[in-house]
Amino acid sequence: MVSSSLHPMKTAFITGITGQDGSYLAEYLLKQGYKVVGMMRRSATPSTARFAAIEDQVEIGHGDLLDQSSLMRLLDQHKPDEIYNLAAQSFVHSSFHEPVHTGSVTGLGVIRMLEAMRLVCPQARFYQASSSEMFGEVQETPQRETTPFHPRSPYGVAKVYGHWATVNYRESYDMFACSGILFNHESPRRGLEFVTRKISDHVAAIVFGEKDKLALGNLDARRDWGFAGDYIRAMHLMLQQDTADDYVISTGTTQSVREFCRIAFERVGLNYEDFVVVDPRFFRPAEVELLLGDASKAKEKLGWEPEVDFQGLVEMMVDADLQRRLDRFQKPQRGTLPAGVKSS
Ligand code: NAP
Ligand code: F7E
Repeated sequence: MVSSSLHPMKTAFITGITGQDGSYLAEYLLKQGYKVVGMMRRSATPSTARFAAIEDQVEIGHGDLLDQSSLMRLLDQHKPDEIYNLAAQSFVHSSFHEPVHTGSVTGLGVIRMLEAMRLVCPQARFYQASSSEMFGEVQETPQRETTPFHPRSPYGVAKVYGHWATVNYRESYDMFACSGILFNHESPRRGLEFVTRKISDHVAAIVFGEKDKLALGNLDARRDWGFAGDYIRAMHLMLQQDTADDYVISTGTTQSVREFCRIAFERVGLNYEDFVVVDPRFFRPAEVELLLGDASKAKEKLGWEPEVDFQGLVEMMVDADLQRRLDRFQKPQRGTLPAGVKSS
Protein backbone atom coordinates (compact mmCIF):
# COMPACT_ATOMS: atom_id res chain seq x y z
CA MET A 1 0.00 0.00 0.00
CA VAL A 2 1.17 3.53 -0.78
CA SER A 3 0.23 6.34 1.58
CA SER A 4 -1.65 9.33 0.14
CA SER A 5 0.91 11.98 1.09
CA LEU A 6 0.86 15.40 -0.55
CA HIS A 7 2.07 15.61 -4.16
CA PRO A 8 3.17 19.22 -4.70
CA MET A 9 3.80 20.28 -8.28
CA LYS A 10 2.14 17.26 -9.90
CA THR A 11 -0.35 18.05 -12.64
CA ALA A 12 -3.50 15.96 -13.08
CA PHE A 13 -5.54 16.15 -16.29
CA ILE A 14 -9.19 15.12 -15.90
CA THR A 15 -11.59 14.53 -18.78
CA GLY A 16 -15.22 14.64 -17.66
CA ILE A 17 -14.59 17.24 -14.96
CA THR A 18 -18.17 18.51 -15.25
CA GLY A 19 -19.52 15.05 -14.33
CA GLN A 20 -20.15 13.45 -10.96
CA ASP A 21 -16.78 11.71 -10.57
CA GLY A 22 -14.76 14.51 -12.18
CA SER A 23 -15.96 17.02 -9.61
CA TYR A 24 -15.17 14.77 -6.63
CA LEU A 25 -11.79 13.78 -8.07
CA ALA A 26 -10.81 17.39 -8.75
CA GLU A 27 -11.64 18.36 -5.16
CA TYR A 28 -9.68 15.40 -3.81
CA LEU A 29 -6.57 16.04 -5.94
CA LEU A 30 -6.54 19.75 -5.06
CA LYS A 31 -6.47 18.71 -1.39
CA GLN A 32 -3.55 16.41 -2.21
CA GLY A 33 -1.59 19.38 -3.57
CA TYR A 34 -2.06 18.75 -7.31
CA LYS A 35 -2.46 21.30 -10.03
CA VAL A 36 -5.73 20.23 -11.66
CA VAL A 37 -6.53 20.78 -15.32
CA GLY A 38 -10.05 19.81 -16.37
CA MET A 39 -11.21 19.25 -19.93
CA MET A 40 -14.63 20.60 -20.90
CA ARG A 41 -16.39 20.39 -24.23
CA ARG A 42 -18.18 23.34 -25.73
CA SER A 43 -21.80 23.63 -24.68
CA ALA A 44 -24.50 26.27 -25.19
CA THR A 45 -25.10 26.06 -21.44
CA PRO A 46 -21.81 25.33 -19.67
CA SER A 47 -22.28 22.64 -17.01
CA THR A 48 -19.93 23.87 -14.29
CA ALA A 49 -22.42 23.53 -11.41
CA ARG A 50 -20.84 20.40 -9.92
CA PHE A 51 -17.43 21.97 -9.44
CA ALA A 52 -18.58 25.56 -8.83
CA ALA A 53 -17.01 25.53 -5.34
CA ILE A 54 -13.52 24.91 -6.77
CA GLU A 55 -13.89 26.60 -10.17
CA ASP A 56 -11.28 29.26 -9.41
CA GLN A 57 -8.72 26.62 -8.33
CA VAL A 58 -9.03 24.47 -11.47
CA GLU A 59 -7.65 25.30 -14.90
CA ILE A 60 -10.13 24.53 -17.68
CA GLY A 61 -9.01 23.40 -21.13
CA HIS A 62 -11.52 23.16 -23.95
CA GLY A 63 -11.55 19.86 -25.81
CA ASP A 64 -13.69 16.91 -26.84
CA LEU A 65 -13.08 13.16 -26.89
CA LEU A 66 -14.39 13.23 -30.47
CA ASP A 67 -11.62 15.63 -31.53
CA GLN A 68 -8.14 14.10 -31.60
CA SER A 69 -6.35 17.39 -32.21
CA SER A 70 -7.90 19.03 -29.14
CA LEU A 71 -6.62 16.20 -26.93
CA MET A 72 -3.11 16.46 -28.32
CA ARG A 73 -3.07 20.23 -27.97
CA LEU A 74 -4.20 20.08 -24.33
CA LEU A 75 -1.70 17.39 -23.33
CA ASP A 76 1.09 19.29 -25.08
CA GLN A 77 0.10 22.50 -23.31
CA HIS A 78 -0.17 21.02 -19.79
CA LYS A 79 2.25 18.02 -19.85
CA PRO A 80 0.31 16.22 -17.09
CA ASP A 81 1.81 13.65 -14.74
CA GLU A 82 -1.51 11.85 -14.39
CA ILE A 83 -4.43 11.57 -16.83
CA TYR A 84 -7.86 10.50 -15.59
CA ASN A 85 -10.12 9.65 -18.53
CA LEU A 86 -13.58 9.99 -16.97
CA ALA A 87 -15.45 11.48 -19.94
CA ALA A 88 -18.04 9.28 -21.61
CA GLN A 89 -21.60 9.07 -22.83
CA SER A 90 -22.32 7.30 -19.56
CA PHE A 91 -26.09 6.69 -19.55
CA VAL A 92 -26.81 3.07 -20.48
CA HIS A 93 -30.44 3.73 -21.50
CA SER A 94 -29.38 6.45 -23.99
CA SER A 95 -26.74 4.18 -25.46
CA PHE A 96 -29.55 2.10 -27.02
CA HIS A 97 -30.85 5.26 -28.75
CA GLU A 98 -27.40 6.65 -29.68
CA PRO A 99 -25.25 3.55 -30.18
CA VAL A 100 -22.86 5.04 -32.74
CA HIS A 101 -22.28 8.22 -30.75
CA THR A 102 -21.76 6.14 -27.60
CA GLY A 103 -19.25 3.94 -29.41
CA SER A 104 -17.36 6.93 -30.70
CA VAL A 105 -17.14 8.79 -27.36
CA THR A 106 -17.09 5.99 -24.80
CA GLY A 107 -15.12 3.47 -26.88
CA LEU A 108 -12.99 5.18 -29.53
CA GLY A 109 -12.55 8.20 -27.25
CA VAL A 110 -10.30 6.05 -25.07
CA ILE A 111 -8.00 5.26 -28.02
CA ARG A 112 -7.91 8.94 -28.91
CA MET A 113 -6.74 9.78 -25.38
CA LEU A 114 -4.22 6.92 -25.33
CA GLU A 115 -2.83 7.94 -28.72
CA ALA A 116 -2.54 11.55 -27.61
CA MET A 117 -0.66 10.42 -24.51
CA ARG A 118 1.59 8.04 -26.48
CA LEU A 119 2.59 10.78 -28.91
CA VAL A 120 2.78 13.74 -26.53
CA CYS A 121 3.52 12.58 -22.96
CA PRO A 122 4.15 8.81 -22.86
CA GLN A 123 5.64 9.01 -19.35
CA ALA A 124 2.33 10.14 -17.85
CA ARG A 125 0.14 7.73 -15.88
CA PHE A 126 -3.29 6.93 -17.31
CA TYR A 127 -6.54 5.95 -15.59
CA GLN A 128 -9.44 4.58 -17.64
CA ALA A 129 -12.96 4.68 -16.17
CA SER A 130 -14.07 1.15 -16.95
CA SER A 131 -17.36 -0.24 -15.71
CA SER A 132 -19.13 -3.22 -14.16
CA GLU A 133 -21.50 -2.93 -17.15
CA MET A 134 -18.79 -4.89 -19.00
CA PHE A 135 -19.86 -7.98 -16.98
CA GLY A 136 -23.49 -7.55 -18.14
CA GLU A 137 -24.94 -11.06 -18.28
CA VAL A 138 -22.70 -12.14 -15.46
CA GLN A 139 -20.60 -15.27 -15.94
CA GLU A 140 -19.85 -15.67 -12.21
CA THR A 141 -20.84 -14.06 -8.92
CA PRO A 142 -19.23 -12.10 -7.39
CA GLN A 143 -17.50 -10.47 -10.36
CA ARG A 144 -13.76 -9.94 -10.15
CA GLU A 145 -10.92 -8.84 -12.48
CA THR A 146 -10.78 -12.29 -14.11
CA THR A 147 -14.53 -12.65 -14.75
CA PRO A 148 -15.24 -12.82 -18.52
CA PHE A 149 -17.15 -9.89 -20.02
CA HIS A 150 -20.61 -10.19 -21.59
CA PRO A 151 -21.87 -6.61 -22.09
CA ARG A 152 -25.61 -6.04 -22.56
CA SER A 153 -25.75 -2.53 -24.08
CA PRO A 154 -23.91 -0.38 -26.62
CA TYR A 155 -22.47 1.40 -23.57
CA GLY A 156 -21.14 -1.86 -22.13
CA VAL A 157 -19.71 -2.87 -25.50
CA ALA A 158 -17.93 0.49 -25.82
CA LYS A 159 -16.50 0.15 -22.30
CA VAL A 160 -15.11 -3.30 -23.15
CA TYR A 161 -13.33 -1.71 -26.13
CA GLY A 162 -11.92 1.05 -23.89
CA HIS A 163 -10.81 -1.48 -21.29
CA TRP A 164 -8.93 -3.64 -23.78
CA ALA A 165 -7.45 -0.57 -25.49
CA THR A 166 -6.00 0.44 -22.11
CA VAL A 167 -4.56 -3.03 -21.52
CA ASN A 168 -3.23 -3.11 -25.08
CA TYR A 169 -1.39 0.22 -24.79
CA ARG A 170 0.14 -0.96 -21.52
CA GLU A 171 1.36 -4.17 -23.14
CA SER A 172 2.36 -2.69 -26.54
CA TYR A 173 4.09 0.52 -25.50
CA ASP A 174 4.95 -0.10 -21.84
CA MET A 175 2.71 2.79 -20.87
CA PHE A 176 1.49 3.15 -17.28
CA ALA A 177 -2.19 2.59 -18.05
CA CYS A 178 -4.71 1.31 -15.49
CA SER A 179 -8.33 0.29 -15.89
CA GLY A 180 -10.58 0.73 -12.86
CA ILE A 181 -13.60 -1.56 -13.17
CA LEU A 182 -15.94 0.46 -11.02
CA PHE A 183 -19.36 -0.75 -9.94
CA ASN A 184 -22.22 1.76 -9.65
CA HIS A 185 -21.36 4.71 -7.47
CA GLU A 186 -23.72 7.50 -6.60
CA SER A 187 -23.93 10.76 -4.67
CA PRO A 188 -26.01 13.91 -4.35
CA ARG A 189 -24.19 15.01 -7.54
CA ARG A 190 -25.43 12.04 -9.57
CA GLY A 191 -27.28 12.95 -12.80
CA LEU A 192 -31.06 13.00 -12.44
CA GLU A 193 -31.51 10.36 -15.16
CA PHE A 194 -29.82 7.59 -13.14
CA VAL A 195 -32.19 5.54 -11.01
CA THR A 196 -30.79 6.39 -7.56
CA ARG A 197 -30.92 10.15 -8.02
CA LYS A 198 -34.23 9.89 -9.85
CA ILE A 199 -35.62 8.18 -6.74
CA SER A 200 -34.06 10.55 -4.18
CA ASP A 201 -35.15 13.62 -6.15
CA HIS A 202 -38.70 12.28 -6.56
CA VAL A 203 -38.94 11.49 -2.85
CA ALA A 204 -38.09 15.12 -2.11
CA ALA A 205 -40.45 16.37 -4.84
CA ILE A 206 -43.26 14.27 -3.34
CA VAL A 207 -42.56 15.62 0.16
CA PHE A 208 -42.67 19.19 -1.17
CA GLY A 209 -45.91 18.60 -3.11
CA GLU A 210 -44.34 18.94 -6.58
CA LYS A 211 -45.09 15.36 -7.63
CA ASP A 212 -47.48 12.55 -6.67
CA LYS A 213 -45.91 9.54 -8.40
CA LEU A 214 -42.56 8.02 -9.30
CA ALA A 215 -42.54 6.05 -12.58
CA LEU A 216 -39.76 3.44 -12.79
CA GLY A 217 -38.80 0.46 -14.95
CA ASN A 218 -37.35 -2.80 -13.63
CA LEU A 219 -37.61 -2.72 -9.83
CA ASP A 220 -35.89 -6.10 -9.46
CA ALA A 221 -32.55 -5.18 -11.06
CA ARG A 222 -29.79 -5.51 -8.47
CA ARG A 223 -26.70 -3.33 -8.24
CA ASP A 224 -23.62 -3.05 -6.04
CA TRP A 225 -24.04 0.63 -5.14
CA GLY A 226 -21.30 2.67 -3.44
CA PHE A 227 -20.52 6.34 -2.78
CA ALA A 228 -18.65 8.27 -5.52
CA GLY A 229 -16.55 10.12 -2.91
CA ASP A 230 -15.08 6.75 -1.83
CA TYR A 231 -14.48 5.50 -5.38
CA ILE A 232 -12.40 8.43 -6.63
CA ARG A 233 -9.81 7.65 -3.90
CA ALA A 234 -9.29 4.29 -5.58
CA MET A 235 -8.62 5.95 -8.96
CA HIS A 236 -5.85 8.02 -7.43
CA LEU A 237 -4.36 5.07 -5.54
CA MET A 238 -4.12 3.03 -8.76
CA LEU A 239 -1.81 5.65 -10.28
CA GLN A 240 0.49 5.71 -7.20
CA GLN A 241 1.54 2.04 -7.47
CA ASP A 242 4.86 0.72 -8.81
CA THR A 243 3.16 -1.07 -11.70
CA ALA A 244 0.02 -0.43 -13.69
CA ASP A 245 -2.83 -2.91 -13.22
CA ASP A 246 -6.61 -3.32 -13.36
CA TYR A 247 -8.86 -3.34 -10.29
CA VAL A 248 -12.49 -4.01 -9.43
CA ILE A 249 -13.90 -1.33 -7.11
CA SER A 250 -17.14 -2.23 -5.35
CA THR A 251 -18.76 -2.58 -1.92
CA GLY A 252 -19.35 -6.34 -2.03
CA THR A 253 -23.09 -5.93 -1.33
CA THR A 254 -26.03 -5.95 -3.73
CA GLN A 255 -29.52 -4.43 -3.45
CA SER A 256 -32.51 -4.09 -5.77
CA VAL A 257 -34.01 -0.89 -7.14
CA ARG A 258 -37.05 -1.78 -5.00
CA GLU A 259 -34.89 -1.85 -1.85
CA PHE A 260 -33.45 1.57 -2.75
CA CYS A 261 -37.03 2.87 -3.05
CA ARG A 262 -38.08 1.34 0.27
CA ILE A 263 -35.27 2.98 2.24
CA ALA A 264 -35.56 6.31 0.41
CA PHE A 265 -39.30 6.65 1.13
CA GLU A 266 -38.88 5.37 4.71
CA ARG A 267 -36.40 8.21 5.27
CA VAL A 268 -39.35 10.63 5.09
CA GLY A 269 -41.90 8.38 6.80
CA LEU A 270 -43.62 7.27 3.57
CA ASN A 271 -44.28 3.85 1.97
CA TYR A 272 -42.84 3.51 -1.55
CA GLU A 273 -45.75 1.27 -2.59
CA ASP A 274 -48.10 4.28 -2.34
CA PHE A 275 -46.08 6.26 -4.94
CA VAL A 276 -44.06 3.99 -7.26
CA VAL A 277 -45.64 2.90 -10.55
CA VAL A 278 -44.01 0.66 -13.15
CA ASP A 279 -43.74 2.24 -16.60
CA PRO A 280 -42.55 0.14 -19.57
CA ARG A 281 -40.81 3.21 -21.07
CA PHE A 282 -38.01 2.74 -18.55
CA PHE A 283 -37.25 -0.87 -19.41
CA ARG A 284 -34.22 -1.59 -21.63
CA PRO A 285 -33.94 -3.88 -24.68
CA ALA A 286 -31.49 -6.00 -22.67
CA GLU A 287 -31.05 -5.72 -18.91
CA VAL A 288 -28.19 -6.33 -16.50
CA GLU A 289 -30.06 -8.16 -13.74
CA LEU A 290 -27.41 -8.62 -11.06
CA LEU A 291 -24.09 -6.99 -10.23
CA LEU A 292 -22.02 -7.82 -7.17
CA GLY A 293 -18.31 -7.01 -7.08
CA ASP A 294 -15.36 -8.58 -5.30
CA ALA A 295 -12.86 -5.79 -4.55
CA SER A 296 -10.44 -7.95 -2.55
CA LYS A 297 -7.55 -7.20 -4.95
CA ALA A 298 -8.03 -3.44 -4.40
CA LYS A 299 -8.24 -3.98 -0.65
CA GLU A 300 -5.07 -6.03 -0.57
CA LYS A 301 -2.91 -4.08 -3.06
CA LEU A 302 -4.24 -0.52 -2.76
CA GLY A 303 -5.43 -0.64 0.84
CA TRP A 304 -8.76 0.69 -0.48
CA GLU A 305 -12.07 0.19 1.28
CA PRO A 306 -15.39 2.05 1.01
CA GLU A 307 -16.53 4.12 3.99
CA VAL A 308 -20.20 4.79 3.17
CA ASP A 309 -22.65 1.85 3.29
CA PHE A 310 -25.86 1.42 1.29
CA GLN A 311 -28.24 2.82 3.91
CA GLY A 312 -25.92 5.78 4.49
CA LEU A 313 -25.78 6.45 0.74
CA VAL A 314 -29.56 6.42 0.27
CA GLU A 315 -30.09 8.70 3.25
CA MET A 316 -27.32 11.09 2.12
CA MET A 317 -28.97 11.44 -1.31
CA VAL A 318 -32.52 11.91 -0.01
CA ASP A 319 -31.38 14.43 2.60
CA ALA A 320 -29.46 16.44 -0.02
CA ASP A 321 -32.50 16.65 -2.32
CA LEU A 322 -34.70 17.72 0.59
CA GLN A 323 -32.12 20.29 1.67
CA ARG A 324 -31.90 21.76 -1.85
CA ARG A 325 -35.61 22.51 -1.70
CA LEU A 326 -35.48 23.95 1.81
CA ASP A 327 -32.63 26.21 0.66
CA ARG A 328 -34.98 27.50 -2.07
CA PHE A 329 -37.50 28.34 0.72
CA GLN A 330 -39.96 25.65 -0.33
CA LYS A 331 -42.35 24.26 2.31
CA PRO A 332 -42.84 20.52 2.90
CA GLN A 333 -46.39 19.28 2.19
CA ARG A 334 -46.28 15.63 3.39
CA GLY A 335 -44.04 13.11 5.16
CA THR A 336 -41.51 13.98 7.86
CA LEU A 337 -38.14 15.68 7.44
CA PRO A 338 -35.20 13.73 8.90
CA ALA A 339 -33.33 15.40 11.76
CA GLY A 340 -30.43 17.32 10.24
CA VAL A 341 -32.40 18.56 7.22
CA LYS A 342 -33.26 22.09 8.34
CA SER A 343 -34.21 25.53 7.03
CA SER A 344 -31.11 27.71 6.94
P1 NAP B 1 -21.17 11.64 -15.82
O1 NAP B 1 -21.61 12.37 -14.60
O2 NAP B 1 -22.18 11.27 -16.85
O3 NAP B 1 -20.03 12.54 -16.53
C1 NAP B 1 -19.61 12.28 -17.84
C2 NAP B 1 -18.65 13.36 -18.26
O4 NAP B 1 -18.22 13.10 -19.60
C3 NAP B 1 -19.24 14.78 -18.26
O5 NAP B 1 -18.29 15.67 -17.77
C4 NAP B 1 -19.49 15.03 -19.75
O6 NAP B 1 -19.47 16.39 -20.11
C5 NAP B 1 -18.27 14.32 -20.33
N1 NAP B 1 -18.39 14.06 -21.76
C6 NAP B 1 -19.38 13.41 -22.41
N2 NAP B 1 -19.12 13.37 -23.73
C7 NAP B 1 -17.93 14.00 -23.92
C8 NAP B 1 -17.14 14.28 -25.05
N3 NAP B 1 -17.51 13.92 -26.28
N4 NAP B 1 -15.96 14.94 -24.87
C9 NAP B 1 -15.58 15.33 -23.64
N5 NAP B 1 -16.31 15.12 -22.52
C10 NAP B 1 -17.47 14.45 -22.66
O7 NAP B 1 -20.40 10.30 -15.44
P2 NAP B 1 -19.78 9.84 -14.01
O8 NAP B 1 -20.84 9.13 -13.25
O9 NAP B 1 -19.04 10.95 -13.39
O10 NAP B 1 -18.77 8.71 -14.50
C11 NAP B 1 -17.43 9.03 -14.86
C12 NAP B 1 -16.88 7.93 -15.75
O11 NAP B 1 -16.93 6.69 -15.07
C13 NAP B 1 -17.64 7.70 -17.04
O12 NAP B 1 -16.71 7.31 -18.03
C14 NAP B 1 -18.57 6.55 -16.74
O13 NAP B 1 -18.91 5.86 -17.92
C15 NAP B 1 -17.68 5.75 -15.81
N6 NAP B 1 -18.35 4.91 -14.83
C16 NAP B 1 -19.27 5.45 -14.01
C17 NAP B 1 -19.86 4.67 -13.03
C18 NAP B 1 -20.88 5.24 -12.07
O14 NAP B 1 -21.59 4.44 -11.43
N7 NAP B 1 -20.95 6.54 -11.91
C19 NAP B 1 -19.46 3.32 -12.88
C20 NAP B 1 -18.48 2.82 -13.74
C21 NAP B 1 -17.91 3.63 -14.69
P3 NAP B 1 -20.80 17.30 -20.25
O15 NAP B 1 -21.04 17.90 -18.89
O16 NAP B 1 -20.41 18.30 -21.29
O17 NAP B 1 -21.92 16.39 -20.67
O1 F7E C 1 -29.84 1.94 -13.78
C1 F7E C 1 -33.01 0.14 -13.43
C2 F7E C 1 -32.23 -0.02 -14.72
O2 F7E C 1 -29.37 4.01 -15.09
C3 F7E C 1 -29.69 1.04 -12.72
C4 F7E C 1 -23.93 4.19 -15.06
O3 F7E C 1 -23.21 5.03 -14.17
O4 F7E C 1 -23.69 2.31 -13.61
C5 F7E C 1 -24.64 3.10 -14.27
O5 F7E C 1 -25.41 2.32 -15.18
C6 F7E C 1 -30.79 -0.02 -12.81
C7 F7E C 1 -30.95 -0.64 -14.20
O6 F7E C 1 -27.48 2.78 -13.92
C8 F7E C 1 -35.27 2.90 -13.88
O7 F7E C 1 -32.95 -0.83 -15.65
C9 F7E C 1 -35.39 0.87 -13.16
O8 F7E C 1 -31.10 -2.02 -14.07
O9 F7E C 1 -29.07 4.04 -12.58
P1 F7E C 1 -28.97 3.31 -13.85
P2 F7E C 1 -26.77 1.62 -14.75
O10 F7E C 1 -27.50 1.29 -15.99
O11 F7E C 1 -26.50 0.51 -13.80
C10 F7E C 1 -22.74 1.65 -14.45
C11 F7E C 1 -21.78 0.89 -13.58
C12 F7E C 1 -22.09 2.58 -15.41
O12 F7E C 1 -20.94 2.39 -15.79
C13 F7E C 1 -22.95 3.58 -16.07
O13 F7E C 1 -22.18 4.66 -16.60
O14 F7E C 1 -32.02 0.60 -12.50
N1 F7E C 1 -34.11 1.10 -13.50
N2 F7E C 1 -36.11 1.95 -13.38
C14 F7E C 1 -34.00 2.35 -13.95
N3 F7E C 1 -32.93 3.06 -14.38
C15 F7E C 1 -33.13 4.35 -14.73
N4 F7E C 1 -32.08 5.10 -15.13
N5 F7E C 1 -34.37 4.92 -14.70
C16 F7E C 1 -35.49 4.24 -14.27
O15 F7E C 1 -36.58 4.76 -14.26
